Amino acid sequence: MMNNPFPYINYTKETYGPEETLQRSSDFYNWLDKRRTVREFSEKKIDKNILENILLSASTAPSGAHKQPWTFCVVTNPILKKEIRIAAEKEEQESYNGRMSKEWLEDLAPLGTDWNKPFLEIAPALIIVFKRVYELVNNDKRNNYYVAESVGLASGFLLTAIHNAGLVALTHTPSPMNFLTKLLERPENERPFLLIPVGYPLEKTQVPDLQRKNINDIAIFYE
Ligand code: IYR
Repeated sequence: MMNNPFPYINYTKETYGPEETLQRSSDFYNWLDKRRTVREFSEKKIDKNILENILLSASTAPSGAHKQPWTFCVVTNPILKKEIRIAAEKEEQESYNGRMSKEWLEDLAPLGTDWNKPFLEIAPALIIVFKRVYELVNNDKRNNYYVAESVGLASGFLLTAIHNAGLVALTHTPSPMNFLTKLLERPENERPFLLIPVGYPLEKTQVPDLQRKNINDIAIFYE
């Protein structure tokens, strides 16, 4: 970086010998494999400090030109949660009763979802992830880059941070989602990306008995 005029700092990454690297990679996989999407939440509240740490973790994701093109709206206000539920269910009712194809509904059947979204009121916090398609700097439009990729990465980090904290989440995509722009009074440069209810699982919740693809179904090694 000799010819780069921008400041650089030394970076030291802790590394491990082959055995410890193998052990750590295996331990992390087994821990992450325990993450499940949960649709039944307890009403137990989450401290704001915890939510802040989870969001800061999400915001460590790499992003195009390091623009961090995301805004996380955290809704814990019961009145606003109820308004979001009403608006989401209105859209979902139309989706499940005509907008979604027969094939789509068949694919969703094992998950047991329908238009009814009680978790939007029960979960103690709704994190609505917005992508920032551009920035307004002194009334000047400035580009963001690879916005969907960046916000997708941050959302993955977010779900991992939630799992790490011993909390559960649901990756919810009410469609269309523009009602969220209005209800949360977001500016024109922001578009809703995902709605993620977060909380503690209901004590006796169940999840679908899903299998994950094995290594040969997801990876091809060119050796
Ligand atoms: N948005 C709807 C439908 C839905 C679609 C997919 I793809 C899912 O994996 C799950 C649900 C809903 O949230 O119910």
